[in-house]
Amino acid sequence: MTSIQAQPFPYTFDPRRTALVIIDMQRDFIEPGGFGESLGNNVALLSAIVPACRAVLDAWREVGALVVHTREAHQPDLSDCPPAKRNRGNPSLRIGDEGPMGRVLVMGEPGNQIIPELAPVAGEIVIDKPGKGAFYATPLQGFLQEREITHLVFMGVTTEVCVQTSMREANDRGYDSLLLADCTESYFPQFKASAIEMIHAQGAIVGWTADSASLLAALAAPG
Ligand code: C5J
Repeated sequence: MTSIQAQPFPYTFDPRRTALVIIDMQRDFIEPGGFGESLGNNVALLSAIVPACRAVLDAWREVGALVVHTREAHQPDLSDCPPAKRNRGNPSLRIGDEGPMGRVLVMGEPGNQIIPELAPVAGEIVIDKPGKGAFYATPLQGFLQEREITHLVFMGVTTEVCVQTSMREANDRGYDSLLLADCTESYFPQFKASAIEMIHAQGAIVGWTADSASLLAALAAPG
């Protein structure tokens, strides 16, 4: 077992039973011209975490533990996109509209691809999710059960939307989850800070939080 310093108390896990879950590091959210920017957000904030995410991904791959990538992605006919999700608000581009990186949040489009720095490699799981949570309407839980995964380490965007939703879904399904605080970001810094506090408050009511340095040190330590 490996134990790392975390909030609100140390996080203990067995890498063979733990998956690294990277939420929605896709061009739609990280690069200009995608869904994130169409909602009026400054996407430059999010790209700042890419080097830290890459360092963790490299170390995780070195250990040989399971990696899961998610994308917020809809079928081309939008049959899995509730009208309420598509029609809400006044974005400059709606889900399914043609934008500078192809159709927004649609499977297979350039903007829906994971950024090259974190691109999946053979053997890693890629989950296309129609909702904010990684479990809703996806095969994720079955894949984790088949591999006897009990612990999840989260990175990705955005902290208070898809990351937090996925951690809450994981918590309700019995997984012990850790969020790497310097490997997640929000378009709203105050929402990131609040989400992190909410996750580890009340004795880890949703899960644990830690900096990636703690995890990297533990992964590098001789087993
Ligand atoms: C959002 C996400 N913010 N990946 N998606 O719409 O957090």
